Amino acid sequence: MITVFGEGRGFRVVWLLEEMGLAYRLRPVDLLAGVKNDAEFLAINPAGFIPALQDGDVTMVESIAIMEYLMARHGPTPLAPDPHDPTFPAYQQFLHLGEAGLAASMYFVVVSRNLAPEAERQNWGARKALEVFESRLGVVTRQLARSPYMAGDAFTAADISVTYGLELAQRHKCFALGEAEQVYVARTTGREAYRRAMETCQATKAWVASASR
Ligand SMILES: N[C@@H](CCC(=O)N[C@@H](CS)C(=O)NCC(=O)O)C(=O)O
Repeated sequence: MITVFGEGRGFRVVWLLEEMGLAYRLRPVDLLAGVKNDAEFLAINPAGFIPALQDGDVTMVESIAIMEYLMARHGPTPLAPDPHDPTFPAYQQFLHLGEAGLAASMYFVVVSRNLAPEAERQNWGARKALEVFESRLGVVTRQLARSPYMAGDAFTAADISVTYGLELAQRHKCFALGEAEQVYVARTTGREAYRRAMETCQATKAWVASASR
C-alpha cells in the first residue's frame, strides 16, 4: 500500500494518485502541532517536513520527485509524456518550475506573512521571494497564451505542480492572479480527481473553507 505522509505539497501527490487510479492512504501529519512526538513520521523523514512517501520498502521526500517516481514505477500514464514526445521539454520544465519557481518562493512569502514574529513580517527575503514568484509566473502566463495546459493540449503532472503553486498564492491572498491564470486554475481544479483529492485531504479542505469565508 502506498502511504502519503502529510498534506501541504502532499496534495500534489494525492491528486496524482487519484488521476492514476492507484490505491493509497493519506497519513495526516500536523506540522502546526509539531512532529517531535510523531515517531512513526520521523522514522520515515527524520528531517520532519512534508510530504513523504512510503511504497513498500521505498521511502521518499520532495513532492515533484515523488510524482516522477510514482509515474515511472506505477505508469505508464499520459500524465507524463514520453521523452521523445514534442511536449516533453515543456512538461519537464513546468513540472519543476511549479515547485522550484512558484511554490518554493511563495512558501516563504506565506510563512513570513502568517507565522513570523510581527516585526519580521515585512522582511527583505519575503519581498525577494515574491519577486521571484512573479518573474516565474511570467513564464506560466506566456505559456497560457499558447496552450490550455503547461505542456500543450493535454493535462499532465506539470499542471498538478503549477496549479499547487498558483493556489498557494491565491488562497493566502499573497498575490492576485491574472485572468488567464484564474481561468487555468478553474480548468485544472475542475477535474474529478482534484475533487476526490480534496475529499481525502480534509485539513486542506477545512483550511480552504475557512480562507474563503
Ligand atoms: N520542495 C519540497 C518542499 C517541502 C516543504 O517545505 N514542505 C512544507 C509544508 S508544504 C514543510 O514541511 N514545512 C515545514 C518545514 O520545512 O519544516 C517539496 O516539494 O516537497
